[in-house]
Amino acid sequence: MSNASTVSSPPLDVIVVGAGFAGMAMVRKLAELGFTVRGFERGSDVGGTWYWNRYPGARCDAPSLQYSYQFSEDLQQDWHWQENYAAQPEILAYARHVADRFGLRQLITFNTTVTQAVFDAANVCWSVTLSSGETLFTRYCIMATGNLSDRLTPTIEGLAQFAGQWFHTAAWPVEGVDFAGKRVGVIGTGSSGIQAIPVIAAVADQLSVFQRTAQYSIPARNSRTDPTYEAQIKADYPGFRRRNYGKPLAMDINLKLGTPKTFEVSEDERRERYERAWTEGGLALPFSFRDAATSLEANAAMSQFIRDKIGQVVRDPATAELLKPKHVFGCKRPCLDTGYFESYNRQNVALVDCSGGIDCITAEGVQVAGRVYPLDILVFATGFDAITGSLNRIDIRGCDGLRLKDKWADGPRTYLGLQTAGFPNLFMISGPGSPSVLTNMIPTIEQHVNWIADCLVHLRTAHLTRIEARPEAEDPWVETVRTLAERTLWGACDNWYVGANVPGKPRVFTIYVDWVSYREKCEAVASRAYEGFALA
Ligand code: N01
Repeated sequence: MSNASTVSSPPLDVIVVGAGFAGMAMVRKLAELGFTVRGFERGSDVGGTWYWNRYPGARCDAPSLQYSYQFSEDLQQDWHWQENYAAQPEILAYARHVADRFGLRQLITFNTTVTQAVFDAANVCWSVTLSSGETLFTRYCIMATGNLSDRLTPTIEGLAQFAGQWFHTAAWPVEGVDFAGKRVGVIGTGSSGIQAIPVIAAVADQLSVFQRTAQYSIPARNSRTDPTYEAQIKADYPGFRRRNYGKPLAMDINLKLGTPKTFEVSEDERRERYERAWTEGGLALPFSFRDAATSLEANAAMSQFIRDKIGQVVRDPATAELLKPKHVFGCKRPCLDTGYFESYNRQNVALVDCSGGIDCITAEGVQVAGRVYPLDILVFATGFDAITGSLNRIDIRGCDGLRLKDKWADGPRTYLGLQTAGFPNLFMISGPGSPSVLTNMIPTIEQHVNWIADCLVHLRTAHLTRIEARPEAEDPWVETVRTLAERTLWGACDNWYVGANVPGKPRVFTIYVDWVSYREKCEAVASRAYEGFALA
């Protein structure tokens, strides 16, 4: 271990990689605490996922009054969300407002990708290389690179020959895409596809949806923000936040103490509860009973209810049948929609079963089972190399030149999802092994931001310059993440949680599924002088 007194100070205390909601909050917090901090962002503006995913219909499926920052009471009082589930333009406008209001732009360099980060053990710092070719030195490096930001375009033979235009939902052109009078194809029916399809269907001449796996979706029942409800929340916003912080998912959901298990009630009451939740929309249905995520039988009952609903909504029986999902509800991240299943009642929408694979793409369109579907525009709503993709695309090298990618060859290993052994002074926000995507992201991002900021203040006060997760803390943490996940049904099918959507990616469930115990554990670790970390 280095002796702190012999270590020279690099020009920067902290580099933050990424200027989505995590990077923005981290930069703001550290600047406020007097650290020299610089953010780098590959996009031309703040917003992260909400900067890139401008596809038609993009909308958050956490309620706006909760999916927002809480670090400033003035900010949360001043900002008015127009809708219960905000659309992408409103969320991006909010991110820009925060950047301007808190002077963040002067601390962030845009249009700049961090390509490499190498730990310099002698000087206890990171040398960070940028796409501009410049190399900077910083004591700490914080990865705020996002869980869903490394987009996947599947390798399908013939794409280069396609004579029309093609787009990925996660790299949508700023100027938008005009679908009027066009024959459009959408590959993918996850959250992005399910949100985009009804909006494209309303404009396009013809829409062909290429579905490999049918997906569960629940009506969001989005509406304008109710002023009475907003006033009620704003009358005690900190109290609302505090209560939500202690709830599963860090969100105000329907799950109340005393919510029964599925088969503790009569069939009639079960049906009535499902119906009520379906009418309410959003996440009411999955939380209408407390065992839908843990009991296969309970899950099957709710899944059948959704399949029945699809059968009632979609008029053509063959299309309805094809749209009925077969997997365990929740093991593929369920979607919230606005008019998704209804889209298939339109004359201009056709569902194409590509469960046997897409043969190829020709100059004319997409070929499935020997038939070519002619297209002018093809949309890939095909998802992401989730959780680790955005970290692994940077050449990160820790002690003795160990590459992060190599260390994680069999799956990511972290302690608390905040650090990984062998990579001192490198932090991750919402890293693998933390609750991340299975929570209300902005509040849980802020929990990481505050934890890291407190940790850096602790090091500064104690004249320490180095912190590293101990391997003996990391091993049991990885095991805890695995065993907790085994109690749920979320790993029960091929999904991006386990990396099954990325060819060759090791299948490991990397999300800590219990937000409440996670938060308590983080607090306990900090209060015990950063137990499990080596400080020097
Ligand atoms: O991506 P996905 P997404 N041929 O991976 C299909 C968050 N999000 O961008 O299921 C044919 O879910 C693939 O089929 P299959 C949210 O956490 C949030 O939609 O693998 N099809 C699937 O249907 C979400 O879960 C919001 O068989 C191919 C689709 O593409 C996550 O982002 C909005 C294929 C990919 O679905 C990712 O969502 C949007 C191929 N070769 C996203 N390759 C909100 O907050 C892939 N597919 C509302």
